[in-house]
Amino acid sequence: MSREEEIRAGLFDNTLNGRAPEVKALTEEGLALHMDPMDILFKALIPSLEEVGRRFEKGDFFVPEMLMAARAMQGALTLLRPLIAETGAQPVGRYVIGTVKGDIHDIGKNLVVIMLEGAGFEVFDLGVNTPPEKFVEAVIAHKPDVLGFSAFLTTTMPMFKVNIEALKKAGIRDQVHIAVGGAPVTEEYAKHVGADSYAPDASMATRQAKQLVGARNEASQGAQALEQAVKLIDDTLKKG
Ligand code: B12
Repeated sequence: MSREEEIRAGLFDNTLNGRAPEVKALTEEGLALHMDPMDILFKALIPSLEEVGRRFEKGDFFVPEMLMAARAMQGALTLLRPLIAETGAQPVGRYVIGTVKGDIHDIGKNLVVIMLEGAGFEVFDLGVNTPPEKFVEAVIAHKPDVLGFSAFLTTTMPMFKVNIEALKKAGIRDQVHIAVGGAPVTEEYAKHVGADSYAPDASMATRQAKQLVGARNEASQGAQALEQAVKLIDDTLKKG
């Protein structure tokens, strides 16, 4: 086994067992060996957290174990975050995101934030347990291209609809693209509540946001070109 494979295996085991100092040390060592931060994330840390979920479901793990695993993972994320986000690109668009009211899960949301920042988005992260009125205020204040709702519990997913109703009431629903996600969310559920898109993971969420903003920019460039052409024709006609 190469040292890189040992590090991946060590990250998996130590995250699973909630050993934060070991996870931090192995992440540092992996980075010093020039391991790809995305590799550390997707081939060691996330699979470990998925295993935590499976054990919780079976009744082998309880909330304290879940919490310790999450803390261990977050220590690693603190180290990985700047590296993943350091592309230095110009802001390509704005994204407001938050975990819905009643829900305090944020690892999945934080990963979406990291990937969006890495792709050059200006992200306004409203955190966890976000009430509908905070989303409304943020849309008015930041005028984002996309508004993202995260929910990780079947009992908090209905907040998507509550949030959308709050935006409708404020008369701003049509000003923003609404994306939803989170472990229990599905494409069908997203359609059912009237969201515009759903993504199962952070990279798909980022790809979709880039496509949306890209299409808008092209449309506005097209509109600008048309406007210039019309102006040119007008000027020519005026001159006779
Ligand atoms: C860690 C964890 C916790 C930690 C959270 C720590 C934290 N800071 O987030 C703690 C211990 C606090 C916790 C608490 C609870 N938890 Co919990 N938790 C988990 C666990 C193990 C991992 C979640 C996670 O981080 N996954 C890893 C991330 C990377 O994956 P992800 O969430 O799918 O995120 C990706 C996508 O969803 C997507 N995405 C996410 N957000 C968005 C947003 C947009 C806009 C888009 C487009 C995409 C997108 O991109 C992400 C990155 O790729 C899951 C099990 C699991 N397999 O999911 C249970 C789980 C979510 N928890 C569960 C439960 C029941 C609870 C508690 C109710 C337990 C209790 N009895 O107290 C409480 C609820 C507290 C509350 N009010 O919120 C259940 C939910 C069951 C259900 N169907 O409702 C799960 C599924 C465990 C299980 N198998 O039963 N939990």
